[in-house]
Amino acid sequence: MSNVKDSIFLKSLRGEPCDRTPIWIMRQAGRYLPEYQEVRSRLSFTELCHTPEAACEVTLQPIRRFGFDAAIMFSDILTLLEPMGAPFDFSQGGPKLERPLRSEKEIDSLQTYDAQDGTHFVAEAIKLMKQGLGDKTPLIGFAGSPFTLATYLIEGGGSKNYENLKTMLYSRPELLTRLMDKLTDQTIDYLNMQVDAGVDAVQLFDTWGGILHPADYATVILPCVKRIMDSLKDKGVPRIYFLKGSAPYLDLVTTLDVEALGMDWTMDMAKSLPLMKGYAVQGNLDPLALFGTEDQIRDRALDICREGSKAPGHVFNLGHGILPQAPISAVETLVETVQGFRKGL
Ligand code: 1CP
Repeated sequence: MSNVKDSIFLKSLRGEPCDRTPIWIMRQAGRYLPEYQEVRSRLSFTELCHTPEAACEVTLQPIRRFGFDAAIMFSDILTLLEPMGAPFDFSQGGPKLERPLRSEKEIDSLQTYDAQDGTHFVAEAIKLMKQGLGDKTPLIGFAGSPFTLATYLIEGGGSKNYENLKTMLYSRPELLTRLMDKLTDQTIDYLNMQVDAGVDAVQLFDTWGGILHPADYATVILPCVKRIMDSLKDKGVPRIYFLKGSAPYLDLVTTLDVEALGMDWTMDMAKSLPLMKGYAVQGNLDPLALFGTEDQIRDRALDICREGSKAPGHVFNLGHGILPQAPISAVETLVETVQGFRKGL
């Protein structure tokens, strides 16, 4: 009988030898898939995240269609904020918060909660997803990093220059720290709840952690990421830290006790791997490369597979999430190429 612990995804993250390179892609469940659009025509994004059966269905869709080597639970990094008192509205495309949190009073109004209660629908969804996936395909749980969550809370949505967050950083750093500490506590409870519900690995998404000077990254962000990752150490699941734009911070992120580090497409594997010794890596094809020709997709994917095979473990991924306009045929080419790659060939 097969066991999900023997999957090539988990083996790669543990740095064990594998027959081939596993692949999944960030945002693999989502708007580029017609079957996802079909579910979304019936449910809003928020309803989808709150309905375990529907979240399970869209989690399984890319596994059925492409045979990815891991599934990622369908939810959003902003889901954990709603029970804290900061619900986001997704109806206009990007997430929007009715009242951004900027003053001390607004930040103190955020409430931490027991993840088993406040996000019980996530635990229920994970149980359904595990049943649906069986013992072949592992399930990844995730959360946003406290800093990335803070950007959405303080700016009230996506942002170009992060002027409100940076104003707080440079004028009232203790207030930003207070917010980050609260988000860290909640994220620890949330991720531990996900592991208890059955996820096989966890990924912390730090999409906007790369906007600070490294000295500020070291004092503001790194201690929170460390506290979250350390809280999961004894849970027995691999921990992946994806920091977009992490190249200038490699000396800092390589102080973290995690199994794997994500790499975006701006990193050259050949130059970066010697600086990331001991870590499994995940990445790092430019999501926009999927708009190139089939030959280009194959060539670039194989380059990454060859370089990645020099790391203790390599999980193939895009360097960031797939775009809604990405052609399905390009994803098929990518999966076929990566799953056909054999080390040494
Ligand atoms: O209209 C729709 O159907 C909603 C679009 C959508 C989707 C499909 C959003 C809103 N979130 C998601 C799913 C999602 N988000 C997943 C599902 C699992 C998978 O990967 O398949 C995950 C892991 C996320 C994580 C997420 N949400 C991140 C971190 C990773 C990343 O891509 O950078 C971030 C920054 C968000 C915020 C968010 N949620 C949704 C949107 C459109 C955004 C981005 C807004 C922005 O660019 O600021």
